Amino acid sequence: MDQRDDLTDEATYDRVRLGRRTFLRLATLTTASIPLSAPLWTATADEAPGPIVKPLPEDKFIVHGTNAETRWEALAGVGDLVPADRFFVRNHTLTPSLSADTWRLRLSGSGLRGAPTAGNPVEFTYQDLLDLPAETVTARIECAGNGRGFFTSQQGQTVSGTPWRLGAVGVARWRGVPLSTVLERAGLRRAAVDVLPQGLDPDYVTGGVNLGPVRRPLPIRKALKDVLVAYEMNGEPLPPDHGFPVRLVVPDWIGIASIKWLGRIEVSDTPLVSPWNTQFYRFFGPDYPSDGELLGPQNTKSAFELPWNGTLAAGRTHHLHGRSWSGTGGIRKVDVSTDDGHSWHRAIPHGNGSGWQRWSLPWRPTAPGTYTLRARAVDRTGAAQPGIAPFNTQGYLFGAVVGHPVTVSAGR
Ligand SMILES: Nc1nc2c(c(=O)[nH]1)N[C@H]1C(S)=C(S)[C@@H](COP(=O)(O)O)O[C@H]1N2
Ligand SMILES: [Mo]
Repeated sequence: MDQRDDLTDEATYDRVRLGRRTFLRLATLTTASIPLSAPLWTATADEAPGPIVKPLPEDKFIVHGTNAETRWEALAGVGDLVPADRFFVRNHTLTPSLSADTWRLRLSGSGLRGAPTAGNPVEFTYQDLLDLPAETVTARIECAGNGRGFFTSQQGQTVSGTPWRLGAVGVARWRGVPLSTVLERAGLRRAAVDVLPQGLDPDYVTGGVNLGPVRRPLPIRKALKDVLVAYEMNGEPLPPDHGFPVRLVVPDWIGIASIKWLGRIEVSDTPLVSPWNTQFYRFFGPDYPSDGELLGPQNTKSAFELPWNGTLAAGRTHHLHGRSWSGTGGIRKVDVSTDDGHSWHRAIPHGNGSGWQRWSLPWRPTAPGTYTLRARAVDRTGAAQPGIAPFNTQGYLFGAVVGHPVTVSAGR
């Protein structure tokens, strides 16, 4: 899908869903309304760079407009950590070109001592961050819309947004400074309730409305618990597409919480809102209140490290590899079915479950034909994958068991 279609879909959809009253209320929260006459950038084949800087080879990525998802077969034989050359990218607009030398993190707001203003903020340079005590964590980042395409292809429902399969998720080793350290150094007051991290990428324009910079409130509880102000990914400086020079990493929360190209943090003693917690990342639909319901943590999902519609030879033993993960706890067990869900077999776990649980199951198909593979996981809290994902208009948190088609060809 190209970006123009994406914006058009969202625009149409936004008007339908929000209705006029909500639309006006939300519009007043934004800085300006500008008419949308053209896409945000005008890259053509031989012109300016595209929305994503790194190479997107066809064997590793499926491109969706400004976004690119990892092909699951590109994770075959890869350990828990997803290398940056195949880590998915979710860009509302485009990857900005930023310099670590001139970059500043600016903090302001009523939740800091002296209530520094946006015009006279507390500042950190890149070097300031490098000089603070560092921590390293393995964490998964997953888009709330991961699996969205299956609302349509598997459940026949119409939803708005990027029709990801299951590749909008990745695990990496992140190094940086705990957000709690940065907030304490900036003069955090006990009265602070919310922080609002904000990206330095271009403003997000959708449905003819400029929603301003990508930003989403984070309650102070989570901000102080396990959030990292990260400057390294898998032992290297953050790649441009993943937030260089500095991003947030918010473990187990939906991907939008992990703001890339972090430039500002507002710290407030009153609750904060942005379109990213009022208009997006809420469940809307017949089963939800009219002003929606905010998304919780990521749910349980599973995927096979196999090409979609791939081919396997009959009469041979194949080791079906895959991974399962959940935002509410480690994975307790995974069952796999190769016969359309009639029988299930316990998968063999691999690795130490860091970020996600790798697993495999041997399978020796005898007859050529088309097959549907299924994997279903249960996490330590008992959160299992249902047969059908609850419908919501923006297609968030598709956690149902996914049927993965493969063809078994006559062996030699
Ligand atoms: N500034 C900024 N931060 C952002 C985004 C963005 O477009 N701009 N996208 C968010 C979303 S929706 C997701 S899922 C993750 C994706 O992180 P990745 O591109 O490093 O995989 O980044 C989040 N942080
Ligand atoms: Mo996302």
